[in-house]
Amino acid sequence: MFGKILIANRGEIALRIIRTCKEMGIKTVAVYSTADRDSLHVRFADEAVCIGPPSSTESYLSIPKIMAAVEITNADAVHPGYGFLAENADFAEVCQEYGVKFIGPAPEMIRKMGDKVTAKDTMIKAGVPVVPGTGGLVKDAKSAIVVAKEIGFPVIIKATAGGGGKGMRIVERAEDMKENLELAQKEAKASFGNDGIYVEKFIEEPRHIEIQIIGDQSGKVIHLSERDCSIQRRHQKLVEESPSPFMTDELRERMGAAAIKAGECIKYEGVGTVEFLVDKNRDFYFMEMNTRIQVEHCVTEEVIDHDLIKEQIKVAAGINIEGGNRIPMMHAMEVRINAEDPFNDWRPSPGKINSFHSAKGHGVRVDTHVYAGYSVPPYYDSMIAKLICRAQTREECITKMQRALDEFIIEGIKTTIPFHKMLMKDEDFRAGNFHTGFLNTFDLTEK
Ligand code: MV4
Repeated sequence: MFGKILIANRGEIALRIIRTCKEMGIKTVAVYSTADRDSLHVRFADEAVCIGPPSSTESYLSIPKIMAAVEITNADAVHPGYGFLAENADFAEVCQEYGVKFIGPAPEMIRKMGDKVTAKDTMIKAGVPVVPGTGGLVKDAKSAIVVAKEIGFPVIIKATAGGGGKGMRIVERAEDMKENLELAQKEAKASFGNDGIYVEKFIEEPRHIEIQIIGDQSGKVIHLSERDCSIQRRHQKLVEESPSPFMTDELRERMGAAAIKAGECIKYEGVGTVEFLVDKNRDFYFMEMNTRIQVEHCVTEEVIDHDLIKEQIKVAAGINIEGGNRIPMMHAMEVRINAEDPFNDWRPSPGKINSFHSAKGHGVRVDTHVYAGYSVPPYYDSMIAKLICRAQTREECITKMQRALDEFIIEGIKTTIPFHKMLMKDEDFRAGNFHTGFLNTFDLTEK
């Protein structure tokens, strides 16, 4: 097992990783920017190294700075958390060359899944259902129109270097193809430095359901069931839950088997997530694969009662997984508490938290790095806490969530708590009647 892990991240996930390391008897190194001097991850780690100014590019995203911290502290593994360098194949490669274990899959795997056309092609070969489309990069508008007519309009244009919704365009008619292709290409070039694009059938009102998998160094892959992440705004998830209210035992069987096939065919090592779009008929299609631990991993931890960070570290250390797939034993729901004003176009609301009282009690978990007196810096992600509730049924889980949201006090900054209170009252949400477009029509006027 590792003796010392450096955590190349900040915020709640850095703390989350430190907690598991402590329980495993592993020493921890925190890295921090000058904006995070007073952060709890700095206090709770065994050692801490300042790696630069507030700007992410000069601190948490700087490979040389992180490697210098690895060097001076003699860490034997790096946990990248999520965001920042978590899906940076070059970073994983530098770690490998330096001889420090990157806790995650091999660089080639990250690279393969990071290129969406290659990822899709890999899944087709593995026998995982994908959305019908151009099967490879688009050459010109003419050939794209031929494919679009075959599969039927509307279609969606995506960037191969994209993901997470960046640079997508919906095309309704053949006449609009050329212009949209050119614009999408330009945008992709500007955002990712890669103008490769592809076209596929646009799935209307899909759900976003993802399967958590874990693979070990022997090639064994198991699934840990699903999370429903359909409640999103501009590709930012706000609520995640497991099981999905749309799930059936039969669908889980099929999606779980597909996710395992995906993992097995690429010899996936570590924790990963296979994202699917699921349509009204419960047909599902591979969308993307995330090669990191995700923000919403806690939902899975609660329903299967297992520490995913611990599993991740064990697999990275060469310890093989025991047992088979895991099915939810409870219902769990996570809401993201962001420093944003939902009633003012979700504008970021950094600043000093004057008072902070976390919800507590049976079935309530709060993962956060903030406390009364903490100042939310304006430089990073706006998420300041995750509130996770679990109960025997979805209905009880929502009731508990409402109780917990009512108990939460955060003063000094605006947060997404009032939005979550409104959502928990919404009849369609309560009935499990929602898809990825749900928030586009959600009424945010205070009643
Ligand atoms: C789609 C789609 C409909 N049809 N692909 C958005 C994020 C990126 N990973 C892919 N996305 C979508 N791809 C086809 N063929 C609709 C979306 C989409 C979406 C997906 C998941 C969660 C929220 C979403 C919001 C808008 C669009």
